[in-house]
Amino acid sequence: MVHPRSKITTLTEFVIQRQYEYPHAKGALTRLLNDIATAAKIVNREINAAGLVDILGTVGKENVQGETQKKLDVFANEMFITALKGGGECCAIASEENEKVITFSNDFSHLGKYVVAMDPLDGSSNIESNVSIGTIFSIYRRISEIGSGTQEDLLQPGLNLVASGYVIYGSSTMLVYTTGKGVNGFTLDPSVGIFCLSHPDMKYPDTANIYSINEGNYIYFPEGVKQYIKYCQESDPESFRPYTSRYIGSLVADFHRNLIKGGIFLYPGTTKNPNGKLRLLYECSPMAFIAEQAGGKASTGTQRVMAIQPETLHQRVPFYTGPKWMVEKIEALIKGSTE
Ligand code: AHM
Ligand code: MG
Repeated sequence: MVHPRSKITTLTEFVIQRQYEYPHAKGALTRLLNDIATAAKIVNREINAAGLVDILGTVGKENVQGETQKKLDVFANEMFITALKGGGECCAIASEENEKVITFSNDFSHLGKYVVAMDPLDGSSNIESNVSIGTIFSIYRRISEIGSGTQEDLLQPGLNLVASGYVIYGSSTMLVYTTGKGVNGFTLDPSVGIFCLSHPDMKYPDTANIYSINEGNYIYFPEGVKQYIKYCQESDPESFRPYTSRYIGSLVADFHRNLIKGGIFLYPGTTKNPNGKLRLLYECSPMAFIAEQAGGKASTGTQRVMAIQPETLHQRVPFYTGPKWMVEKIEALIKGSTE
């Protein structure tokens, strides 16, 4: 008899199977993705205990083991850095939590072929209210030849991405990633601590009808965005309008819901912050790669996000992502309103 569990494909199995499609691959990317998955599981464990941590001792106080409690985003940052440094496949990291590039010069990391840009815990202001948060990661091939990685290795456009993905710590924990051959999602089975393929070949549904934007900033939005919001609220059953409005305020969670249910995410530039809030290198580019691989699009309103050459590590860009036709509509309205 075939045990039902024998049909499960684990993340590790899946990545190894894919590796055979690259005849020269030596397993470095497989190991790197495993390092990320391992760190994610540990971060997941801490997030699940967040309420308990508050009871046992908050930030700055000692917990029962006498250790000082760290804020979860600092903890997540340290966990991913430690895993990537120990894994030896990554020679440098750019993180939302660190102003400068973190370079590794230990015996094996300086031989690592890859660099990683990450937001270790995105949407962390949502932790205390038990709302879904996430980790975002991007993997690039290094440009420098050898030695510890450099800032130049990280300042690459999304078009150079080898892989990108996110982990959503939600009602279940999922890891979703792409290497440019579609998007696949893996759900963590907490009983055994293994990510299992649960969402193969993810694509935006044709019936998309959600828009996600922080409408509280309405008065600061550009004219084209104001017009788009009005468009979303108009009645036209053929295009599933009026759309429904959903906004969590946690990019990974908003993006993930929109990918599954069908919707557009918008974080525009405003009169106060013309480049918006979200960071190109470790928030927008990795999500753009996933969106495109899922049959969608990601734009600044005037430019393809994947094509932007980053100038600085923490550069921000306006961000519109979702099914192609939805993003094309906002692009058209932005164009029309500036002509
Ligand atoms: P963070 O990196 O400081 O957590 O901020 C990024 C988060 C995103 O997850 C989310 O899309 C956005 O900030 C929400 O911003 P706002 O509260 O302005 O709507
Ligand atoms: Mg963030």
